[in-house]
Amino acid sequence: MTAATGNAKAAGTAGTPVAVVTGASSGIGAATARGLAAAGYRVVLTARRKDRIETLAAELTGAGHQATAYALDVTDRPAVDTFAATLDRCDVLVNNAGGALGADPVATGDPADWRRMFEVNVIGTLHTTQALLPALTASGNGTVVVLTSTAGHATYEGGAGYVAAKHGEHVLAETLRLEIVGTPVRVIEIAPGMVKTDEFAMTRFRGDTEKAAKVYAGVSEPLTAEDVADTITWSVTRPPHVNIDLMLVRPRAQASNAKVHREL
Ligand code: 8X3
Repeated sequence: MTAATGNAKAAGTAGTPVAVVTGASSGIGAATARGLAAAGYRVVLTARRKDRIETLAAELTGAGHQATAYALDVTDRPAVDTFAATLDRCDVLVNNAGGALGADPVATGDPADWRRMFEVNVIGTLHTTQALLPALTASGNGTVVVLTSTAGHATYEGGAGYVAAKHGEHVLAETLRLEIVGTPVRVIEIAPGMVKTDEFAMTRFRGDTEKAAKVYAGVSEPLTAEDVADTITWSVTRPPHVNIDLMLVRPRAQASNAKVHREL
């Protein structure tokens, strides 16, 4: 059974269920949009970079899927509310937009980086979740996915700004699940460890290719965006009464944030 028939039937509503993915312009977000489209969802791709999501939406549509693009900065609350008002339904929200800036010790970290990370990872997720919760509830079987990180569950030297933001996002997910129990909405947290994408480390180190490459040096097989998208798509397509509360996903070569096997 595809997600489309499964969710639509369970919700008692006609039509194809809708999945909104934030940060869908690259990496895990783009791969998740592909995965959910293939699972039968009408995907709504959002990100700041309009050209990228439009290209991906066209690719998905060309492959016979249903996909649209909407340029959105999740930190802009009025824009998020305007976006929410354009949707005729919302069955799944994947809060993927986020990221790290810098890897400095607490003693010297830039407060502006910390603020920006909190803004995108925590407040961004808060904005989209608040704006879409009524539609998710009205769907009869809504799903909120929160993409945190293993950094939301342990800390490491140089990671405190990102770790603090991801802990905050984890707490948002945990608390929301407590608060909305009894409503037809489940909250799924996916917490990946080392994922090699084109942009995560490059953004963190502001385009310093050498520093970015060091993150993955000697690690034979870091996770790919597709690996994480696979766990998201699997979690979302479980029957509506099954809630995958939390999934920590790491490459085999990583035993903890700081314990990584490198063949150098
Ligand atoms: C990324 C995991 O270990 O680079 O979300 O902070 S880590």
